[in-house]
Amino acid sequence: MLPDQVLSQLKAIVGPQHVLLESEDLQRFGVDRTTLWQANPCAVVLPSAVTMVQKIIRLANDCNLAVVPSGGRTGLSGGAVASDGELIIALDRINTVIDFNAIDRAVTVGAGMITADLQAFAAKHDLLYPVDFAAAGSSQIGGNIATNAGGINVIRYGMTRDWVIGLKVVTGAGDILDLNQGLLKNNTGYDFRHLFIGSEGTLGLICEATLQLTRPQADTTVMVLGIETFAAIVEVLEVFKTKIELTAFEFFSQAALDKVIKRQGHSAPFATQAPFYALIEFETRTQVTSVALALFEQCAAQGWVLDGVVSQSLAQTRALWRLREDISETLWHWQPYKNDISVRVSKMSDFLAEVDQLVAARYPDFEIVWYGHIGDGNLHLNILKPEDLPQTEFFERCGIVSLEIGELLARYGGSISAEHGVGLLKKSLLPYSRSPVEIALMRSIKKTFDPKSILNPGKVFDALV
Ligand code: S2G
Ligand code: ZN
Repeated sequence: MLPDQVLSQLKAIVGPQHVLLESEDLQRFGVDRTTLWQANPCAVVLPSAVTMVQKIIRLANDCNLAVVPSGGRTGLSGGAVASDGELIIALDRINTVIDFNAIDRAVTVGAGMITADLQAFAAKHDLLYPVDFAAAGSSQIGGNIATNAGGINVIRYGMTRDWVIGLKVVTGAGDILDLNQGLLKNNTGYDFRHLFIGSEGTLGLICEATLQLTRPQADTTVMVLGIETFAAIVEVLEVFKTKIELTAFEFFSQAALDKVIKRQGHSAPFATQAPFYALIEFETRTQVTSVALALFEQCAAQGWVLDGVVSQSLAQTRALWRLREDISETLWHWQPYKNDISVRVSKMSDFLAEVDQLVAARYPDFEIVWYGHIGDGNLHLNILKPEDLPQTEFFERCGIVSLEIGELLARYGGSISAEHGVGLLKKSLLPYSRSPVEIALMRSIKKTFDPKSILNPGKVFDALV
């Protein structure tokens, strides 16, 4: 419960109507997509300017009040969970276009801007903001940056980190930093921008961001291929990657396709059933499409591909994408335990063989769904919760196997969290991907930017006391 004196100061900073105390609001703002923690914030405040954020952070320092930054709350690792009386600072009201320059092809926006609104703004100016993923319709740019969101176009356009050319943040100490200011070249010491990108709200609150935009992508063609084995997917990736500039190379298993067809009413891409499917996307240019068809024949001759389809229209391209993009939303019905893991693409074949064997052996009675961005070395392994098994018991059993997956990742130099962040959910697995020295250095960096450890306490790692 907030002391009255603090509450009145918060109301004075943001206006009484922007301090939320109703249970419904506390529940709505207090969690992300995870379902393991009970929302229990003390209040939600919605500032409309960076200077308000600064005042709130300084007040929080004065009264040792923990703060959780909140964006679109589409996170999957508990990074935006407020379960221990923290004050939520929601960036929803800092959500406009602040500056746009066509010469720089750069736009500065409030952190609370919805990703899809930024994509639409870029398109309106015949430009492209190329980071895209299923949650773009409700995620916010600030949260995308705080978790360095990836998505379906990383193979061609990279991660969110690659498009941030300026950040205005309020540090945990209450200082406003205006980082890099949209410069393409700026070699003046440590680039703090890259500390805040992916920091999951533990070093400062991202309030404004300057994003680089690029030329719009031509219409694309999508091929979906039915593939015999995990190993064959990597072979097909290599064949296509060497001959065509891909804009996406995704994969999903038959189990994923079955669920999406059944629950979303989509149609199968072709009559043949296959253990796996690759979704391959490239810009539509006649010679490229004929090269792609020749590569398809080559892969079929190798016995890697069982069947395939090439989109002939924008509608068909979109319909084929739905088979991949609707997987995540569809699986929520089964409250899945999610592993979001990655290894270098060159190690993918061997890793897949080992992790597939491990998972099949350790989860004999659970349904396993594979999908993800195999072109980036990123796998989403979802274990579906049996109807009659309580979630806590299910997550405990899955958590034990995740330790073994962590061991395997450590051996392959892989990541226990490729794109979804660490938050609360993956914290125990961090040592499989980061050394003790690295974790100690992260703690000291946090001490520098957030000396009283008020920002997002308990997320990613436990701060120095
Ligand atoms: C994807 C979306 C989140 C999830 O579909 O690529 O990153 O459910 C995921 O895994
Ligand atoms: Zn993903």
